[in-house]
Amino acid sequence: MPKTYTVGHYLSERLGQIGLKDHFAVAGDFNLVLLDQLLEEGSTKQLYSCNELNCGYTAEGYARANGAAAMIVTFNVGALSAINAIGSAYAESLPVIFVSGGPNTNDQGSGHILHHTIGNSNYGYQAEMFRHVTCATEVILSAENAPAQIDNAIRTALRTRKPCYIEIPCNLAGAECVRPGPVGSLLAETTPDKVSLDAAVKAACDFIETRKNLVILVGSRVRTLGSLEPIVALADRIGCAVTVMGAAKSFFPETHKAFRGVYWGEVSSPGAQELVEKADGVICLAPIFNDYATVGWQSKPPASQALIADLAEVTVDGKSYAGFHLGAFLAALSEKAPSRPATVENTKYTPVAIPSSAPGVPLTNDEMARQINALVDGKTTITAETGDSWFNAIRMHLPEGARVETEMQWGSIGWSVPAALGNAIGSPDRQHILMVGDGSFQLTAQEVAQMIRYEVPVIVFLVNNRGYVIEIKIHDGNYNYIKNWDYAGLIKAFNAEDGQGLGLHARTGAELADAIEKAKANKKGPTFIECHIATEDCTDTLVQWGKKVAAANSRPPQKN
Ligand code: DPX
Repeated sequence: MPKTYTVGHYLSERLGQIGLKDHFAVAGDFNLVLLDQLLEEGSTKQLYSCNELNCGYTAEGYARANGAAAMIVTFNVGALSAINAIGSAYAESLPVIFVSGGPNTNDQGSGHILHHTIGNSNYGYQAEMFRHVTCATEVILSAENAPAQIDNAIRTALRTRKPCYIEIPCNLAGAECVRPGPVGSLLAETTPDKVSLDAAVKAACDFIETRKNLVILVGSRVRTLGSLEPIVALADRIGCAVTVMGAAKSFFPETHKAFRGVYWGEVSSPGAQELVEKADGVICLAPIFNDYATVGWQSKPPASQALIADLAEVTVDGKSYAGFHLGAFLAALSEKAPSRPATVENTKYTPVAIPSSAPGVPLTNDEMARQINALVDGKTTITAETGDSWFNAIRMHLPEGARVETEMQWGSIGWSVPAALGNAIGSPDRQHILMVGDGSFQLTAQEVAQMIRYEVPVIVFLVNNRGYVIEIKIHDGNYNYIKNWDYAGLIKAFNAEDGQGLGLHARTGAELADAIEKAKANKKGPTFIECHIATEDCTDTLVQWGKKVAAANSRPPQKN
């Protein structure tokens, strides 16, 4: 414990107090003293990224496993690279505490022109940019105010489940300030507005009472609950069928008797589309109905039939209720929902087996997905990149406890490599599988080197199908074909003299099976399996979905 406390120590102790074990960083001259302070105080371990975009995605992935994350970068040249990842954390509702070094306070307002800036002396523009993708933006300008500002940013991030922004001038990171007090108020939820909560629960009970065919539709923002129990409790209480949205794959146990698969319009699991679209009451839990989720605006439950329980608001029968969190609403509704005859027995879930192919023939997309699925156990997290990896992950059968992470709202390719690393660091007791296409991989490839550095045993399935296949199916052109790499060969370069990553090629089912066996035995680093798949070989659902989304994108402008 340091003898005197500084702004950097204060931040450091707070990060430990809110349950972080690690923070992620890229060094630069505006944050070096801050990084020293974090190391000295030592509540969390300092881990490094190859660049700031990767650092942001790593933190975003860590927050998925651990509830929150923190990252430290330098001013402008670092922070502006990271803004895409902070956009992701905002879109996906993940509290990432984003910290940037800032100019020396003596340079603020002095007219001095500093390096790493756009060449004028107004240094406020970085915070201004981040204001749009964070829930709280704190630019610290004195050590006295730093504790309150740091606390405000962290508290707001944890409560709203959004990223926050803290800028610490390079000459204040080591300036003396008070030591943090108990963490209580930072972790506490806001007290629910009881009147509004009671009214919402009453309206929801009326909705449940008056509908004949009810179904629960689980959306991706239920991740913020930190547990599936409240959803299972509600399903058990109401006794109705449960479907999950594509982005919410694994957010309801697939082994539960009420599970009826993925609802995704016409690319739903068998029976799920009819179930949801024929229901007269759809209880939607934290859904995001964007163009992708609605298959090009084709499949959103009509407002008259939907109860939408969002993170901070419930809408039912044309009225909205706010002032409480989803968790409080679900807890109260599970206790008070009227008893009604269970409808869960009226329908069945028929999982579709993933087809196999003979071991010696060229590897197919189906055979690859089938073998990956066989590897999944109750302690597996699959990180699936934007592209056909989504559709492959969605058709897998998950044992209880298995988890799928996608970034379907933000959908920035390259996310998955650092996000899988962050997730694996945040939950080291789980088996981590990454499914990523070649096009996406080319954006953030070098982060595999950090998996090697920190000996993180992620099993990476790289799909080498020579291009942006999802884009080929949506809107084809020369721009969808990429330079081929020897992806598995990269591992030798990243290993250099001391790494223990394994790079393998799989051109047949037999080669893939062999590679998976080697991956299971390699605990000292990632195993990278380059799966060679023909460009035209992808899931049927991708093709069907791609056509509908393309049609929605090409609607002509409406004439007045
Ligand atoms: C783009 C996408 O190879 O996967 O399965 O072959 O499609 P598939 P790949 O990783 O290709 C990904 C590619 C180019 N999207 O098909 S989804 C546009 C895009 C994006 N994010 C960013 N730039 C471009 N989503 C950062």
